[in-house]
Amino acid sequence: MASQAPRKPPTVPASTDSGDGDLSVVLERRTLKVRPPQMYQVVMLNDDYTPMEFVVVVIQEFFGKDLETATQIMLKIHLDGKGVCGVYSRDVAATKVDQVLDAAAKAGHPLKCVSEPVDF
Ligand code: TYC
Repeated sequence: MASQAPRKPPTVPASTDSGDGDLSVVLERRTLKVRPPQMYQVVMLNDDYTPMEFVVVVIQEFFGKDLETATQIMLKIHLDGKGVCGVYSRDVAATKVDQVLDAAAKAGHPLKCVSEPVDF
């Protein structure tokens, strides 16, 4: 899992004493930086034993793909060793991984998948 860079602690406003008795405080203007949430891709891995048909059904069922798209993804995994089934927030991606591993284990297949942060 990717860790985020630690935030800098807030700085104390600079005080200036011009010597004339007026003590002024300079407030630093900061732009608020917001970032989109880190997204995670669910990557499915090839193996020599899980039937292609099972993989296609899993991709349709858990990743909402139609038969043709699921077949293309399965073939990509089969040929390249791995392939992305979908991109989600961290918790949803983790749930998809659990669902796939659970379905595979129940069916007695060694199918594996992992979630990994997407860099953008
Ligand atoms: N390589 C498997 C076979 O030939 C099919 C397969 C495809 C398995 C994708 C896993 O993630 C996978 N039966």
